Amino acid sequence: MELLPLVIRYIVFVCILVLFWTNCLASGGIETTEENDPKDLGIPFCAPEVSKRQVNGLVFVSTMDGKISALNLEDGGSQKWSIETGPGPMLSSSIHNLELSNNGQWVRMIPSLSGGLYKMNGKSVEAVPINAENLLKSSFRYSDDVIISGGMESRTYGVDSATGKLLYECSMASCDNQTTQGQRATPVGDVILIQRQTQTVRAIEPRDGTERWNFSVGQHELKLSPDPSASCHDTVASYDEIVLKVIVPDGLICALDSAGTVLWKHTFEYPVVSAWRVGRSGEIKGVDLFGGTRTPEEKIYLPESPVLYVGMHNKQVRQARAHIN
Ligand SMILES: *[C@@H]1O[C@H](CO)[C@@H](O)[C@H](O)[C@H]1NC(C)=O
Ligand SMILES: CC(=O)N[C@H]1CO[C@H](CO)[C@@H](O)[C@@H]1O
Repeated sequence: MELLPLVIRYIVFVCILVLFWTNCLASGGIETTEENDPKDLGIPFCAPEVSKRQVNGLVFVSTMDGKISALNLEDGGSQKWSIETGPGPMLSSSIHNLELSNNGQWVRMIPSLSGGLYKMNGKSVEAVPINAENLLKSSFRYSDDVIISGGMESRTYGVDSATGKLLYECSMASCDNQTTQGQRATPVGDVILIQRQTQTVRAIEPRDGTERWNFSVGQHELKLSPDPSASCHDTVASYDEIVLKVIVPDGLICALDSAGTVLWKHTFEYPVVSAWRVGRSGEIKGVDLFGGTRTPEEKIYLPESPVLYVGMHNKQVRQARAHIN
């Protein structure tokens, strides 16, 4: 009789664990939970005139060249600041140049920014059950005629959200203060934390060390470290009424009002990788890059949203869209 409730409790416990983990992974470990809602912390009521928190009026965009830029949601989408993250662009690869034969059909390998590999035969794209991480971990097991070298690197940047000033950069070697006098800058407002993870894989000829192919892919994660002296979080006017659309390969960000009228467009030189904005209670939310794209007023060209973006990124950018089979 007592077994069933126990089993149910166990299942619930496992579910909570799984939820916890997926949450942690999705947010890269630095947590902002519902408990941090300023209302629950009893932050004092603020006069309505001190309402608009500057960081809420920004959209942060990560582009293929490795930069993170902040655009003003108001003011026509003008660029407030832009900083470079290392090392190099978010995608560098020679593996996509290889044409491998698979039962008489040619296939190309395409690395994804998260480290997964995809196989493309010109018509369809298929995931390969190998990724950068397991290639690096078990290089010796795959074949005798190639060895794998490389690794994963994580860098973290602290940026003053108001000015775009780089406060520090943490790399594998150290965390460097970026100030001139060798003193840490005291940030005055909200600080944007940018984490970049880069995975690099090289396939090497075992006997002479010649490189056969390589790929290096990167991803950005964003967090907000709020200004501790700001106390008006719960009266913040939000920009929820502004809807953002992203055309990934064209590097185009487009802001629409609730009626679907285009407020502004901003075009980056490189394809967009991710975009984020700040929610009502100060949490960073990702902008959906694959969301619906139909607008009531088709004043600008907004193509149907794809399931997957496949692009080549060299000196110049070519792009194609494909659907997963
Ligand atoms: C990969 O190889 C190509 C050509 O062999 C080179 O141009 C590129 O810089 C390499 N990428 C990395 C991440 O080493
Ligand atoms: C990059 C930079 O400015 N680093 C400085 C940080 O501060 C120490 C001293 O505290 C200096 O030695 C570094 O040059």
